[in-house]
Amino acid sequence: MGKTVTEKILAAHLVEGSLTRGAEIGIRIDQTLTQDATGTMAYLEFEATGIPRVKTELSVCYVDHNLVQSDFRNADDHRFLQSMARRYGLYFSPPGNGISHQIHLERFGVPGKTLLGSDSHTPTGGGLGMIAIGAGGLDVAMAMAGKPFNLVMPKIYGIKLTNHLAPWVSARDVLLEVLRRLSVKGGVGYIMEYFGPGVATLSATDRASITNFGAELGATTSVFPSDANTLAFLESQGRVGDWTEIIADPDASYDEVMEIDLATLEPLIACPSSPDKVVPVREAAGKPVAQVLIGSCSNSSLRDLLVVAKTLESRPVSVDVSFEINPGSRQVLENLTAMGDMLTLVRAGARVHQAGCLGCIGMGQAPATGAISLRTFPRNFPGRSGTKDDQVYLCSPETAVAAAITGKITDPRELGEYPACTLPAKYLPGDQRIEPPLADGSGVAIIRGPNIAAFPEFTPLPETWEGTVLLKVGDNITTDHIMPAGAKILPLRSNIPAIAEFVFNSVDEGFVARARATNSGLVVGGDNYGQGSSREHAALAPRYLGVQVKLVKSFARIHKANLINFGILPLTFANPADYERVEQGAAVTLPDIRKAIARGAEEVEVRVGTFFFKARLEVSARHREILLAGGLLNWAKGKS
Ligand code: MIC
Ligand code: SF4
Repeated sequence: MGKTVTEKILAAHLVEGSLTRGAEIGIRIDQTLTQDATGTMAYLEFEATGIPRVKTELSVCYVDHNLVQSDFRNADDHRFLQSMARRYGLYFSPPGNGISHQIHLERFGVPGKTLLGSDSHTPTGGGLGMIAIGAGGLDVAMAMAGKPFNLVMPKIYGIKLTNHLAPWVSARDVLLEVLRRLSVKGGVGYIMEYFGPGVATLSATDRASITNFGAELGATTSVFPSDANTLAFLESQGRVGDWTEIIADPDASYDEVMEIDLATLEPLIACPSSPDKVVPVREAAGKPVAQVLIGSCSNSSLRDLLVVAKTLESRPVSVDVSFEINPGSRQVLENLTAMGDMLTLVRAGARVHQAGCLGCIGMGQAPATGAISLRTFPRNFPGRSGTKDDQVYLCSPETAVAAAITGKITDPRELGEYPACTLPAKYLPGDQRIEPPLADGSGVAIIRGPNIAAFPEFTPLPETWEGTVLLKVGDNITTDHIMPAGAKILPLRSNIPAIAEFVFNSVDEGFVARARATNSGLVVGGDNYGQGSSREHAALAPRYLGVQVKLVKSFARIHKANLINFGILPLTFANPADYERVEQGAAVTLPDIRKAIARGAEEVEVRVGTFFFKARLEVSARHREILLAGGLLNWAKGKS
């Protein structure tokens, strides 16, 4: 039987298991990327392996998140990361260079390769025909150490694209449509693979916008074939030699299929405060808008900024709107400037920022109280912008610029003729600030600021676990709820004791004090628990506070992996109705839990007061060893 793109790439990298859906596999990782907010921890973990130099084909250390230097801490972390990159043989991309995913696409992505990144939007690389997966920092550290990456072989969801997009409708609308149909948990357990005649109508950066935003489906990753458009993109980057064709066989079969007729799509928008609250723009039209932000790893390529500039050529931005541009990369900034279109943006009234994540992770750009903010970003989880009760909408650059002009949510088709945008045949590379790896970094001293705290040690689970339900939450809890980000908290990413003070802060301010008081805690949650980012701090910091068990209806993939990595037991209700029976404050016992884990039990007993029920423990044999050891680092130490 024919193979899908996913199967071809995975088969070429398979080192453990077979491509049977649902079974654990191990794959060789060719490339890794880290960003600063997750990177500091990842490099401390890599350092702990004692390996003198990264073992991948290529590893890049980017600084793109913690750009606001309101004291020494972020700057210290930047220097630490640069010294780590020099010491261990990585490329280093300094602050101001741009967002990891955009730069990786431009300068490093190679069709057919595997990429593991300590950021949930690593699937951006799928736009070039890579299997690019987001993971916790510890998994990326292990990949840099040459270890395979283990995952449960996902099912493959084929998305057949037909026809082509209408004017004013763009790549963002394609994924908004998928989110509308499937929701933020619809992709859990799947790799989304695009095929069909519509694929040829999308450029490599359009595809990257789609695979990037596909992270919000909860999917393991998303991938497009590598074809003539991929070649054209690599050619424009001066990287023709990196191209290979990878297309699905005509008789390839998918576990699920959906079809999207691109010609029938209209401009869509995700309403506050979830990426899947999608409606046609015309249904939200007329609402006054105070802020429009164009940027993020999802939609800040040259095409995206060019279409915005061209639309603004004959029209200024409304005086009621703060219109802000966060370029994706120095390359985008350089080319837009060289083409003269930066002038259009500045004249139209744009506030142009350095290339980076910025407001997408609450590093500045918080909207005013009650104000509507339209963003071309991938996430609008509650409060992520930095403003409590924020009103953040997610949309395409076209819809964003229409609102910037009119001062209200506007269907961009009302702007008249779609502007012609011609992209350069050859881009200015914009990579002059990327430091290549040193031939020998062994003599480089690591520069550690006082903000970098030692990695905490964790003890394994006891024979019988006893503890308290510290918190009960509902469905779709994000890692932003568990471990908030923003300009105040992000500088603490390399200091677990300090960052732990903010765990669940936006949900329940009393959580940390309760956790400290018991030091043996359990959190109860609903479906899709831990969706969103890859930040392992959302496992590590609660673990530091004594949380050893999570009992939920279902988990998001990366968060579940991070919980296991730090020795937190990920249990799901065997009967979801039992969720109603466990209240906050209840005393819980897991009798003989170590024995149950060790014998491979898939169901374990949970006693709550006088009654008991079953919870499922769906983990591999390797995971069981890791849980018994109290986490991956303890386990790895025990093996060496
Ligand atoms: C995000 O978009 O949520 C982040 C910030 O990029 C995270 C990583 C982090 O928390 O550092 C992600 O997507 O993994
Ligand atoms: Fe940065 Fe936002 Fe992309 Fe996360 S989603 S990597 S914060 S731009």
